[in-house]
Amino acid sequence: MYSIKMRSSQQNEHISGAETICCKAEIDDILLSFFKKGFNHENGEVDFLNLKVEKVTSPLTAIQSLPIYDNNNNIYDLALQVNLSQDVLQKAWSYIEDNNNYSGAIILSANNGQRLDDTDLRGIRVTNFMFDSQHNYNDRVQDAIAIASCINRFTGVIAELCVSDDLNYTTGYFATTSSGYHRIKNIKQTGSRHGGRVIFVDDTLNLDAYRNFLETLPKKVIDAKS
Ligand code: PML
Repeated sequence: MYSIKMRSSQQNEHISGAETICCKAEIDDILLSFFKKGFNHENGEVDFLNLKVEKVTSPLTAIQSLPIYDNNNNIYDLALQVNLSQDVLQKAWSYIEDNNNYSGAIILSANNGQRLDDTDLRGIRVTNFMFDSQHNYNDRVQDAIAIASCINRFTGVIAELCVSDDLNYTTGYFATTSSGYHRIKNIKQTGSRHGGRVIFVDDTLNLDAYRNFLETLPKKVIDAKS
């Protein structure tokens, strides 16, 4: 298997990214589709695009996909189900709405909203994963479900909030292992580059182990019943 990664930018500002793990025969097609995705983007004119192909040498860890719900629930109601307070949610929003361009997720204490990772503007990234699923959702949604499944299926993770930083993509999600992946329409106004991922965790979570799980371990997200 091979890991394929793409990222594009304009004057070092993130424009687009994508990744998967595939077999040798699929590499050409995936490179082309990632190139098209990264090079022609509504976020702006690309002046740098990087495509990386790397052999995966260790076995893939299987992760069950979260169930997906399109019921447009209220974030505050969903947060309440996992005992996240409005104050903590408000702190998460302040990271999503600040003018920093975090390339990965911010990790907050579910208890008091304090930031726990020390990665500054980088954040924690979910990498080295593929999605092997029968879902009929488009690539963007499939990608988001795969990332949310990796993020949430780790002991000590309480929930995740995600808002796209794409100018005109206004559907976000709130995910937890217990209640699944909830798509939320109009989570932000159109025309805004604000966005990001915030992960709420128990204070006892081992951050080094979690970071290794998200960033290094090769992962394969599978349908819950397969
Ligand atoms: C992104 O593409 O930047 C994140 C998208 C999150 C929402 C995906 C969905 O529509 O369910």
